[in-house]
Amino acid sequence: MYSPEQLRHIAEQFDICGEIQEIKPLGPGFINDTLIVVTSSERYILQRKNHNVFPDVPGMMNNIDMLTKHIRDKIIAENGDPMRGTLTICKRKSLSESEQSLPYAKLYYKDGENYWTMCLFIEGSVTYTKADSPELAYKGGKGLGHFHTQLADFHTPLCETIKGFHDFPSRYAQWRAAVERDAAGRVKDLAEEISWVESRVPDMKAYWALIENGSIPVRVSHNDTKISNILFDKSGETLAVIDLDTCMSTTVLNDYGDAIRTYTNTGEEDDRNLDNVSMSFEMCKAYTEGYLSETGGILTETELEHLPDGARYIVYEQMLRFLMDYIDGDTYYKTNAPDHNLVRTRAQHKLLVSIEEQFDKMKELIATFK
Ligand code: GN1
Ligand code: MG
Repeated sequence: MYSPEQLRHIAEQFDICGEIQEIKPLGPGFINDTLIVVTSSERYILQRKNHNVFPDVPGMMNNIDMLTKHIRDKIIAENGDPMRGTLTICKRKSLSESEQSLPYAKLYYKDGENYWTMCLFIEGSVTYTKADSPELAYKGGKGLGHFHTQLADFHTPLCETIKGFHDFPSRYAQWRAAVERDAAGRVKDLAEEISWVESRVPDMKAYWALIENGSIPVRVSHNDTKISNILFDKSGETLAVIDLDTCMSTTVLNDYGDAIRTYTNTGEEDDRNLDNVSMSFEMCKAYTEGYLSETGGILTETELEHLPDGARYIVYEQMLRFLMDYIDGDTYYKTNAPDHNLVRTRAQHKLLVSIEEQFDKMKELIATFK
């Protein structure tokens, strides 16, 4: 835990305007700790980046710096407001002598073990934890589609901030190792849940082969496209895509998939009442329409055709990740109960089954956009 004085000292390392008045926690992220810094003239977001999850924070910050510059140029060309349309990273005020030789040292502050970063808070922005109407889903889809289009001509290689993050072969290898290790002695009670992962391996392999053989291209993708990572303005229009920590080169079908996972779920990600959980086709349709209204020019026919596979894969992968963390003894995700990861696993499984039941309908929907 950090004292208010320590937090103030950290915030003061960055080049910010005004006198610091208050520093308080913000939001429920599972991975990083996020704070809001209020000064006499502005508000800022201060984050302690979890370097157990992100082993190369400087490389990650360089990704974000390059991507936000690229987006900023696009916004200026569209006569938009670059301060509201993407994140503005705050750089360090000055560097000590020993910091000067470090890579991308202006983009973060390292206090002992921990890495801190700062960006401007986008005023007048609204976030949602749940999409409660097709109109909002449509707009969220438009926001992601616009983001993909803005970055479609970004070709500088990016640092892989989490190795094999949304990648079936890596996840499956981690999964097998976790089951073998059985670190928390929980495997014996999980035969049914483990079969949910194993029985779908052939389908996932077949889909992933298209990525490995290049039929589905790799692009800049966001990799955490839940609704709370899009800022809306007060009238409901999208402003900016945030939380760029996991931007990497993967298939954009992962982004569409993670959005479908979160926008269309009629229940919660960790709903104990499975009757609540299903994919709302109406929300899926609205999100897809919004997304495709912006990406028409960039997606290939193969990408378009496999959008439903992207949704099925990401929900499957999320189920695997929650169950793997439960098997490991809850070392990755923050949990609020001893069985929290198991509850999350079951809810993702229910959502996956619902997607599988509506898979043909999703394919038919996509076909209408060809
Ligand atoms: C994590 O911390 P947060 O909420 O941004 C996770 C995502 C998961 C999500 C599940 C780096 O995101 O991949 O989908 O939890 N991020 C990382 O809610 O693992
Ligand atoms: Mg995130």
